Amino acid sequence: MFFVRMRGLLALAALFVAALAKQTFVGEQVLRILPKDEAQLFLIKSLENMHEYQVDFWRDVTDVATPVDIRVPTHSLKSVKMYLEGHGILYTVMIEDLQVLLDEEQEAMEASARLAQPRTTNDFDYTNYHTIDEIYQFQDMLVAENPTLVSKMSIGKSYEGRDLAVLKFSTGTGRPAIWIDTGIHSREWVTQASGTWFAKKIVDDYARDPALKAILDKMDIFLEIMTNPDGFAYTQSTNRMWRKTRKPNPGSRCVGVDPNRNWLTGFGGPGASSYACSETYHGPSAHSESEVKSIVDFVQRHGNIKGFISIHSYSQMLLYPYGYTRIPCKDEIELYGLAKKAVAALSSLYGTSYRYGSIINVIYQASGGTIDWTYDQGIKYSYTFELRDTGRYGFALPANQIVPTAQETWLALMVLMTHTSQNS
Ligand code: BHK
Ligand code: ZN
Repeated sequence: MFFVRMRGLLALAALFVAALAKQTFVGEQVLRILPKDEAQLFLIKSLENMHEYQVDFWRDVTDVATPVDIRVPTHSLKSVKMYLEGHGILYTVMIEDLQVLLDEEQEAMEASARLAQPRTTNDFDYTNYHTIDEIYQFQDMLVAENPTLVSKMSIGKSYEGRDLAVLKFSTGTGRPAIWIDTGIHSREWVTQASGTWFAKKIVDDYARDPALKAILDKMDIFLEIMTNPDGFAYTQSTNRMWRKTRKPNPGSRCVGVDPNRNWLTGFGGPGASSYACSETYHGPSAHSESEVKSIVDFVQRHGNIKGFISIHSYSQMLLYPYGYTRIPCKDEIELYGLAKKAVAALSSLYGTSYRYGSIINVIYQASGGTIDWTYDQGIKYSYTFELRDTGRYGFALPANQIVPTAQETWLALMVLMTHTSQNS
């Protein structure tokens, strides 16, 4: 009796600690706003500076033809809706209660983790999201199973001391290479999950897909699945909607830098914030974040990277430079044609439609982004994906879309990588 009660108390205490540790999103909604003119765009943009509302822009302002998605905390939901309605701005509720989706996500993840622990990468559950440790273990299994094709390198440590691990797929020495990264924004979970699937796809297809063999006979592929591991850990322990790094900002209560605004090209320009609490805070200086600097050093040390593909979600786009300036990049025509071909391949599988073009033309001006820097380093084939969806679920994309997303994206990656290997 005593022990039963004791166990009950312990369980209660554990629940209480867990409840304290993890931010909930009960009653939080994601609104889709449909701006009708420039004046409304300005009013919507202004919500970013009404700090007490704590509005989180899931999909930022582009133009009058493009919806804006915002996550609104329960405490400011009424005020934000009144603000929109008061200005005659149309919106719909995309997600009624974010926590409901996150509970489903969590349950599916736990159910998957209760299955027997995978002993090979064949048993790994690609249809569900995984913890950071499970993904580290997956990488080690893949290397152990395929020692002649895959190795794991460390390009540095994250701010909190986690390994910045990169998988290297290689069949020779001294070769040019293609880089792929996922998860630089930690809440974009379908990207790390897709990265895991890509890693397995590469080892499986090397033996059976002549097109991939042709690529790997000429070039290496580097794949960083957890590009922002501290942020990723934080999305699992504390705040599922964390985007930035986890380095404290001296003099501010807000933590983290946007690793997609921290690169030198255009650093600190329009489309990045100098406010530490902003989701697009560029950081104190270019490459101030270890997660960014480690890639910068790797790219420069390597010296022969020909393609660089940085994968985000969501909104279904394939983008190339520039983001920081309206001046078209000098390879605009080639990059446009290749994007068009890649998107056609992607759509051929499930009909998923993608927009494509330069960052500044297709989304918005953004300075200090990854691929503007890689392009200016001479890596001509620099692209960014925004994977599924277009906002129905946004960052809370249900796990049953992981494999279809990865499969269709792989077709586009093959087009990009094949072109890169044949034109470098
Ligand atoms: C992509 C590439 C370069 C600059 C901006 C973007 C859009 C991206 C961002 O950093 O604002 C949107 C986003 O995270 C969702 O993935
Ligand atoms: Zn992103």
